[in-house]
Amino acid sequence: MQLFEKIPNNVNLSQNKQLVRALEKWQPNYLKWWKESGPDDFQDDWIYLRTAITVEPSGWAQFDYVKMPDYRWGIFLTPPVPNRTIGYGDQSEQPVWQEVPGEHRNALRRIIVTQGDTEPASVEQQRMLSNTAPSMYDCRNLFQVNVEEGRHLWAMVYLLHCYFGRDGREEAEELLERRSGDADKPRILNTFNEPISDWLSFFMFTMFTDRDGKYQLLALSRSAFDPLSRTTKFMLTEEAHHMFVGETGVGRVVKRACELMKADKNEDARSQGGIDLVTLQKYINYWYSSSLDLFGGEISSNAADYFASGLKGRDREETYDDHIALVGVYPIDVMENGRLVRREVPMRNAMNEILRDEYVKDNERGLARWNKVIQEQGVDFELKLPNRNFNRTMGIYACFCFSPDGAPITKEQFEARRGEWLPTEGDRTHVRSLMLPVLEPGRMANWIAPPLRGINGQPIEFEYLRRV
Ligand code: BYC
Ligand code: FE
Ligand code: FE
Repeated sequence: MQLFEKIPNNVNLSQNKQLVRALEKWQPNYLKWWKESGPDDFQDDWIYLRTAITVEPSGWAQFDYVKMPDYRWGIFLTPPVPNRTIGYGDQSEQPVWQEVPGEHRNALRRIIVTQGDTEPASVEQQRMLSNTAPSMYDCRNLFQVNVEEGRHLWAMVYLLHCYFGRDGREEAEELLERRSGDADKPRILNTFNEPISDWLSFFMFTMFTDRDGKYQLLALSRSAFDPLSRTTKFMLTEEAHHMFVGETGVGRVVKRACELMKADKNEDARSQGGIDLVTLQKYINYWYSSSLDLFGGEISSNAADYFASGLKGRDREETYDDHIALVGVYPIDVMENGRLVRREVPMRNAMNEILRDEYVKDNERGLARWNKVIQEQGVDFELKLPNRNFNRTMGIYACFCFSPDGAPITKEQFEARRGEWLPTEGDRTHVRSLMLPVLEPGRMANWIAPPLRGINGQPIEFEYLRRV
């Protein structure tokens, strides 16, 4: 079989000789990368996975048993919107671009490479988790997320190969050469170099970091570069499941924590072999603050340029009255003489922060659902998102220290309370000690409640993995 027959696509691959040639060279290296850096175990086993075959609702979620290295990573764009125009910035109302304009070539390539880099990075971060899955159901979800992040890499490589010539092909190779956490060749963004060595971190990552993905993709789906817009739109359909895995995963740990608290005479979920709510709060603080960094600086001339030139838009642009954003200002709290002072920033320079606002609101909805679980269990405890200035390493808050409720504090004060706010070595050791594989169909590890339902209408006790 020819390569292009094996790659599900709606980009007319068989007609595009140049793209086929580039992919033929890249694909064996991709598979080599997958086998080396993808899931540490289960590579030869049958996994109940969904594969996108077409972009139509009937075809984008085909469920079947697949061996992961044989997964059919495809290339999909949502159908074009006829006569689509750029909806914002300096070229508002102009037709969108089907090719890369010379003056935006470097910036676009950089955005696509940054996006592409996170996808394999997350697979690398998660590669050891298959050894300690809390259930067959969860292990299958991990693999679903992993193969789809692999497909998201394909999506960006398609753009590089198709629209960026030789340097695009070089970037595509380099996407397979960087490694999460590697001292010499790390991944581009910090969060994607943090180890994910336990399942609680995995659920936090898919809740908070994949959600950054959602918002970055929403911004890119507004791009004037139409192939990027259509590619990212289709990626968003898959992204929903990743966040579902995170939100329901943490929700199930929350539920189990409450059950174990109630079963213990000292209300101590830990001594019952669970993860206590205080530890959960610290993991939330850690992963949420790290993911906030991914939106870039609060005041950013890069973001202003991207908006002006139409490379990257606002989520829900149609809800704004002013699509040019040259006159407005945006309030941002900045540190001056040890205090937070509200300052007005030119609207375009605040685009990263405007996107971050949407992200914060989205997470608040998730937190409310977790707190509802706690309430239903009759436990008196509330999980909270820390203030967005807490524990940041990027942007205008990075050089300062804040408490989780957002008050400026000294470095000494922060260090004195670090262990109350962020996971300690002891917390991590406890969480890791619970990570023992449970793989009989339908059974769950003690520290996590079962899901409400199975995948694709299957029962929870369905055999989601079949070992050879
Ligand atoms: N780490 O103007 P600034 C996903 C750099 S997740 C390291 O503040 P700008 C996924 C920045 O490059 C979504 N460096 O921000 C999730 C700049 O460098 P230069 C991934 C950083 O430029 C889970 C400088 O700092 N997609 O899909 O607006 C699993 C000042 O930059 C960081 C994207 O990110 C950082 N956190 O950058 C799988 C979309 N933040 O110019 C997948 C593409 C900033 O001084 N990326 N810097 O050398 C972008 O649109 C933008 O580059 C950023 C913000 C959102 C990263
Ligand atoms: Fe992704
Ligand atoms: Fe994702």
